[in-house]
Amino acid sequence: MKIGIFTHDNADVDAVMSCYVMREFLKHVGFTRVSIFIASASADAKRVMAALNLEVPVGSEPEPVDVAFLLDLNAIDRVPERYREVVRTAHRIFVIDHHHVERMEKGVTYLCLPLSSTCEVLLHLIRAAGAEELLMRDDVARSLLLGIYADTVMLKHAGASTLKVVSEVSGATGVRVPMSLLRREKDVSERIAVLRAMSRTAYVRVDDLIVAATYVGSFESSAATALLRAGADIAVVLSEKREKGKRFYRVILRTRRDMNLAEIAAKLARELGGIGGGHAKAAALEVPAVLDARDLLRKTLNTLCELLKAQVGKHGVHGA
Ligand SMILES: [Mn+2]
Repeated sequence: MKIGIFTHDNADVDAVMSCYVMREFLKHVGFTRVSIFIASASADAKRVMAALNLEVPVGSEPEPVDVAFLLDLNAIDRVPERYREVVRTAHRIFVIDHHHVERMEKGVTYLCLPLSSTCEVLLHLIRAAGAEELLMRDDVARSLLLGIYADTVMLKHAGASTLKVVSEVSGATGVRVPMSLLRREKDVSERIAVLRAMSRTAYVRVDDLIVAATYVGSFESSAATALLRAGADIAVVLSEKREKGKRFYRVILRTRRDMNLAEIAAKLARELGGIGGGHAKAAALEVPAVLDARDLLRKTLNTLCELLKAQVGKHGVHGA
């Protein structure tokens, strides 16, 4: 019997590590013909694979399989295109994932648990199968920990049960995962863009909230993260975009505070003649490029202040 293990395009660390652990698990319980099919891997995943010298193929040719395991994805439509046919023609399809399943497909068996990562789901699967000794292997323990670390942003978003299994696995094996392995070194153009964004930052203080605003050509999300890290409560980053010959501004809003930026983005967009929305802590708006970028940024900042002032007290304006 031939078994294939598949994951999504641009496989992240959790996806790649769970493919590796799944293969080792299936071999451990006696299956001999097990192959991993990964269409493409993210930069982070590639770096981790190279550092660990992990034998995981990327971009191998599709081959017919009897059983298909889909890891870190839960819809056949999301299987990379080149492998989709092979998955559809498998006799059995199993899905192992930690994301919410939108729609169950007929003839597919789902093992989906709302845990931190696919690696954590696999950890429980291995225990349930009575293959606890596999978790004592350094390569398996390290891979599982890496998947969990990556999907919880170094355990920042890990709940109590995740922290418990992490401590059990690393306690039993003594395996430690170097944090540096998951830290992404930014490209020089990105670092320059962020530094330039920082140097043009203006800020407004509304009561105890610091709103920092700037504009960039690209990497607006990195610039916003940098502003928040530097101490801003709300980051506003404007960039000029061109799509299908149309010129417009995109303004992204980010916060670490408990507030609803999606609502603010929608209101701002209405004032500025654009469209806006998003999430509570990360929102965006798009406005037609009629004003100069600097003028629009000033207007955005003023309107944002008015909206915030409605909630809090006095404010002062500083910066360029
Ligand atoms: Mn994942």
